[in-house]
Amino acid sequence: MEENKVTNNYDSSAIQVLEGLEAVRKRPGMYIGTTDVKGLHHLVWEIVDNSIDEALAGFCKNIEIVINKDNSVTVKDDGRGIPVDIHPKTGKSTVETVYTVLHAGGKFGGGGYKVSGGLHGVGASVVNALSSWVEVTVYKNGKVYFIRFENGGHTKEPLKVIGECDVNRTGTSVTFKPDSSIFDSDIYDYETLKVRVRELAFLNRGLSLTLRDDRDEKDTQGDKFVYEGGISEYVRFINRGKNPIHNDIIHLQGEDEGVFFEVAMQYTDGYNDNIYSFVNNINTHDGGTHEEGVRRALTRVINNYARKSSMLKEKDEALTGDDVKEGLTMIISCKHPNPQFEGQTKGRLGNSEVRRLADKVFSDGFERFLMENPEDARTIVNKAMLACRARNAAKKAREITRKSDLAMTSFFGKLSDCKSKDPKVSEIFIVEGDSAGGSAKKGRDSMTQAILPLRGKILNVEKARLDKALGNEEIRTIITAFGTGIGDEFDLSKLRYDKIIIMTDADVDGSHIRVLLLTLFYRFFRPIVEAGHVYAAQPPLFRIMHGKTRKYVLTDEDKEEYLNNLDPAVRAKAEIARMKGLGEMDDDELNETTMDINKRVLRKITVSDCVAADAMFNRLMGEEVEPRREFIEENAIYVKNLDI
Ligand code: 1YM
Repeated sequence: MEENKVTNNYDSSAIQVLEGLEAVRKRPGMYIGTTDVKGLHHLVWEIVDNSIDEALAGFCKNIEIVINKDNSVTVKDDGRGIPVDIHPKTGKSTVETVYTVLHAGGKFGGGGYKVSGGLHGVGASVVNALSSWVEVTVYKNGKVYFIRFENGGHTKEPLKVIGECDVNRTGTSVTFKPDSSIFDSDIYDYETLKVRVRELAFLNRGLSLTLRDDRDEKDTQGDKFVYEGGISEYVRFINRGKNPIHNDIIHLQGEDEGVFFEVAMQYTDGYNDNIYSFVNNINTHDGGTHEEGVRRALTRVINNYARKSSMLKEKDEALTGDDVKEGLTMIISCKHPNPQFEGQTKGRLGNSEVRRLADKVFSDGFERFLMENPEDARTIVNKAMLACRARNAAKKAREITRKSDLAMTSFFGKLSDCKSKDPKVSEIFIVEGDSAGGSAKKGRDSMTQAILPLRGKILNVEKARLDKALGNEEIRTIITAFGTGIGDEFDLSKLRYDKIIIMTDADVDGSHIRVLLLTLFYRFFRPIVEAGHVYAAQPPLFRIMHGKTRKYVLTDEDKEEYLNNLDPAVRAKAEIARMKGLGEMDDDELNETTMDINKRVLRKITVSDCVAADAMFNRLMGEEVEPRREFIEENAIYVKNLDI
C-alpha cells in the first residue's frame, strides 16, 4: 500500500513535469514574451542568468557564450556546477529537476538564490521546453556529469557520469538548439548578443564574459569583455565621442539589508541626458524608486550647493530636475534579492525602501564630491543654471508658438490632414520636397492619410537645446501636427496618427533628411519611436515594363529575381527604368508603389537599445555618410504588407 502510494506520487509528479513544459510550448509568449528574434535571443539570457547568479554568489569568474555552426548556443561557466545529487521531491538529479520543473530555480536552490533574471524570470526549464535538444555537462567532485533532453524537454537518459576531471575543476556547460517549429527564425545575431554581453560585463564588475561565433570561420577569437571599473567604465564608454566637462567619473555605492546600490555619472557639454537604470542587470526603462531617489537627491544637492556658494541668488528660482540632468550620463544599478516590478511592461522598480537607500547613498557621496572638487562643482552648477535659463526661454517660445495664429495659417497651409480624426486608423506621411508632396496629396487615401511636405532643412537637434529647436519652422510644424506636445508637456496619448511614415528618396539627400528626422524623433519624441509608430516608406528602385505589365521592385536582387522568372523572349524586350526619386512618379504610381496599404512595404524604425542607438546617433552625426547608412539599415526591420 505504502509503496504503491510512492509510485503513484512519482508518476503524477512525472506527468506534472511534462504538463508544465507542454504549457510552455503551447503558450511560449507567456514565458518569453515573443517567439520572434527577441524571444529567440531571450533563451540565451535565461541560461546566462544562471551563470550570472553564480557569479553574484561569488563562485564564478568566467562565462563563455558560443554560437555554434548549427545555430545552437553553448553557455559555459566556472561556477560550482549545478548540483548533481538526487532531489528529494522529484527523486531525480537536481540538474534534471532544474531543467524539467517549471520555476524550479529559486525553490530548489535554497531560497533567494535568484538575483538576476530576465523579464520573465523563468529559467532553464523554459529553455528546455522550447528547444529541440539540450545538453548539460557538469564538472564537479572530479567527475564529468552529462544529461541530454530532446523534443521540448523529454529526458533522453538520466544524469550519468561520462568521465573524470581535475577535482579543482567545477562548472556548468549548457548547449541548446531552439525549436525551429516555435520560433519565427532560428538564426542568432552576433551583434545583438554582443551589445547585451558587453552590458552585462559593465554591470558585473570584474566578471569576464566571452562571446564567439563559430559559424564564422574567420572569428576564432571572439570578443572578451571584462571591466574592473564596472559601471564607471560604462559611463566612459557612453561618453566616448562626447565632451565631458569634468575629468572624474563619479562613482557612489552603498548597501543596506542585502540591497546593493551603485551609481556612476559624468556631465558632458551636450544638451541631452543619458540616464539608464538597472535592477538585477535588467534595464528598468520606466525607472522606479531607485531612479527617483537619485533624481530627487541630485536636484536637492545641486540646489543646496548653488545656494550655499551664492551662485544661485535668493531671488533666483530653484533649478529643476530637468535642469540638473542636462548633459548628464548616468548609470544606476541596484541588486535586490526581492525586487517588485511594476507597470504594464514591468519596467519600473516598486520597492519603496530603495528610494531611501538611493537618496542617502547618492546625496552623501555627491555632496562630498562637490565639497572636495570645487572647480568641478562650479562647472556642474553653471551648466544647470544655463539649462534653467534656456528652459525659461523655451517656455516663452512655446507660448508664442501657441498664441500666434500659426496653428491656423501657416500650419494648415502645409499639412493636408486626413478626414478621419481617429488616431488608430490615421497616418501621416512626411514627404521630402514640394513636388513629391503634391503627388502624394493626389495619390493618398484622404480619409486616413495626411501629407506633410517638408520644404526647408530640418535643424540637427543633436547639438541644439529645445529653445533653438523650437525656432525651426519645420520642427514647429511637425510638433503641431503630431499633437503630443513636447518636453515636460509631452503626452503620447495625444498622438494624432498611428503611423508616422517618413517618405524620402533613396539617395544620399533622402537618407540625410531621414536621419535628421530620426534624430528629432529620438531626442524629442522618443516614446513615439519606442511605441513603434515610426516607419520609413520604401519607394521602388526599378520599374520593369513588358507588354502591358508594369512591375516595381525595391532592390537589385528583387529585380534580378523577377527578370530571371520571365520567359527569356519577354525578358529580352523588358524595359527597365531606374527610378530617380519620388518627384518623378505621378500620383497613381506613388500610390501604387509606396502608399497603398495593401501593396507598399514599410520599414519599422525601432530603438531597441537606447545606449547603442545613442552611440549610433553620435556616429551618425559625424561627417561620413557610410555610418549613417549603416544605422538606417541596422535599425530598420522589414515589415512587409504590414496592414494585412
Ligand atoms: C551555463 C549555465 O546553470 N550554472 C549554475 C547553476 C546553478 C549553480 C551553479 C548552483 C547553485 C546553487 C548551488 C545554489 C544552479 N543551481 C540550481 C539549483 N550555468 C549554470 N552554477 N550550487 C550550484 O543556488 O544553491 C539552479 S541553477 F537549483 F540546483 F540549486
